[in-house]
Amino acid sequence: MKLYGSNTSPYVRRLRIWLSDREFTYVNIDIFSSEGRSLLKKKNPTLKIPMFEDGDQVVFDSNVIYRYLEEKFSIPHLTWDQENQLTMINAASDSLIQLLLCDRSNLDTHADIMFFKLQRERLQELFEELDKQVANGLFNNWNYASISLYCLIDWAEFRKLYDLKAFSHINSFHQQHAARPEITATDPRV
Ligand SMILES: N[C@@H](CCC(=O)N[C@@H](CS)C(=O)NCC(=O)O)C(=O)O
Repeated sequence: MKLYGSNTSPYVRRLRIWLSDREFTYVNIDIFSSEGRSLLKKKNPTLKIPMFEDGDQVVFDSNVIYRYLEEKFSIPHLTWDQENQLTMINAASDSLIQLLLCDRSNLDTHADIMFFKLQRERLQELFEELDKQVANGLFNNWNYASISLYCLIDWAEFRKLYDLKAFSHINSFHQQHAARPEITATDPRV
């Protein structure tokens, strides 16, 4: 089993953490280098990471990779509520990635422009709801959804993309898990 990704991607990190007690090869690629892009183009027309290879089978997209792993290891499916948690975490991650890419394209992401306003409105709603769910104990178990939430929060903080200070339950959740060995081993800062 081979997981292709980059050390900074929150989508890749959740799979690295989830797979941490299994045997797999992690291939760290720079998706913006010419080598990275040609590897991606050879294997994955979406040109996104993560991607996964198991023998001859290549699988794109973290959600589908997780589904593949559920089947491979005969793990019970996520519940519908966990699927919704994952959808919220993905939506926040996607909005933050769009803002990061716009920022790197020298666009003013605080400008009064529909696209940026929609991302910020969505992020506010999502972090409020996620904060509430953490407070209500819905992320108490360390599973794929809570791993994914951790990776989102830690990535937003690492990239300084969104001020999460107001979300006290999210912050406690972040602190509570920060010392886990699989978390420190995949820290994008090192
Ligand atoms: N839905 C995808 C999203 C993956 C994604 O957005 N990956 C980012 C890195 S964190 C990427 O490859 N971005 C490259 C680009 O947008 O060109 C998944 O869950 O795997």
